[in-house]
Amino acid sequence: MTTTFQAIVPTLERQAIELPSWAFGNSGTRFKVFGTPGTPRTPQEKIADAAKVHELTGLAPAVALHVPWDAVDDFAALGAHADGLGVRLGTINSNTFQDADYKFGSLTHVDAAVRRKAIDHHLRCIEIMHETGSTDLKIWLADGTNYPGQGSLRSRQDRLADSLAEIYAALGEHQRLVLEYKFFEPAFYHTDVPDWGTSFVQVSALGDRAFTCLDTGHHAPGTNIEFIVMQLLRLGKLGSFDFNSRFYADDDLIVGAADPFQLFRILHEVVAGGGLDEGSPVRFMLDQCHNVEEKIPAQIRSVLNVQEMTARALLVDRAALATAQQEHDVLGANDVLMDAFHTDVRPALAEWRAARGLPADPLRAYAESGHQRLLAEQRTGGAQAGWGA
Ligand code: AOS
Ligand code: ZN
Ligand code: ZN
Repeated sequence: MTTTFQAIVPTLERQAIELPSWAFGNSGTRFKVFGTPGTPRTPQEKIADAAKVHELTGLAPAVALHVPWDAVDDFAALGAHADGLGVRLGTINSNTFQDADYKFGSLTHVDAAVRRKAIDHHLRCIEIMHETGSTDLKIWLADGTNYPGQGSLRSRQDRLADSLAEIYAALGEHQRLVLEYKFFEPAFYHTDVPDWGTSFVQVSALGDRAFTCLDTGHHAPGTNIEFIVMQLLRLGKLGSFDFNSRFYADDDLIVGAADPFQLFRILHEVVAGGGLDEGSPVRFMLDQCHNVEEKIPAQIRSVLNVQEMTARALLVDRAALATAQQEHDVLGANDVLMDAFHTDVRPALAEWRAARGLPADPLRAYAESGHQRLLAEQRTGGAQAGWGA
């Protein structure tokens, strides 16, 4: 029996997509970072922009912070500020890649004093999580080497395990650690957490509250990402997604922009693996940078893309798919998936939004509100926040 839109609404309504504070700051490449009028200057202003995305879409109730980019004196007050705007503070992202001491690594560093400093930074992040009520500590490491022989691959892995164990032991009862992997950059020969297997091995050694974070842009071209999604779900270790899209490397472009079909296939595996079930450990986050486009509409577009593909994935006729698979009906099974992928869910989602008091077309509502112009007029003076500040 074909699934109706009505039938998928309860699941759809469970989906929340966390926004990264850094998406609202200026970003760019190593060639140039361009400023945009109205860009936030403070963590408070980044949160206000994230709240605007939630106000218009109802999809983004939390904002992830990056420490120290979003350093403030009083994190509890920052949480209250978010609360007042209708959102909450989410994942705390640690940063051990910009301090000069981390030139040759952080949690894997050969020198115990540097490892101590990197571990202490994570312990501070955990304290901040207590102040903000955040449940997730996300670790992405820039650690790696550029030349064969530069470091001992094995010893670095052992030191990583020890450092992570100390951080994990400091977590509160309701807090989790998610370890992100990335196959290259900024290191080009080897990265210390290059793939899902390494992240899985490391988090499995830690315990039940340690998971893997899958950033969709962190795979070699041609990688079957949905297979990894399936496997991590099967193992109970898929903790979160960093959604974005890529044409070449870690492009951090708008999710669903480069390859909407891949996003659909990923979400199909999420649905099939119970990732959207009640009580699922899977959290959805964006990890994007908007170098040339306006940031608030870019984030609106992004959460709508995720919701749209989730709806299509939920519409897959799973009974028909199972039958076709059982009967080795190769083309029939493929048709079931493609039927759902080609379903235009936009009118139904617009109705759903209108019924909840949200604008049927959030991007248009934003453009017509004149909000961007207002921000450009109001946010003068002071330095615009940038990637890294
Ligand atoms: C880096 O490539 C990772 O994707 C991080 O999750 C994140 O993008 C970084 O910490 C902030 O830009
Ligand atoms: Zn990421
Ligand atoms: Zn990345």
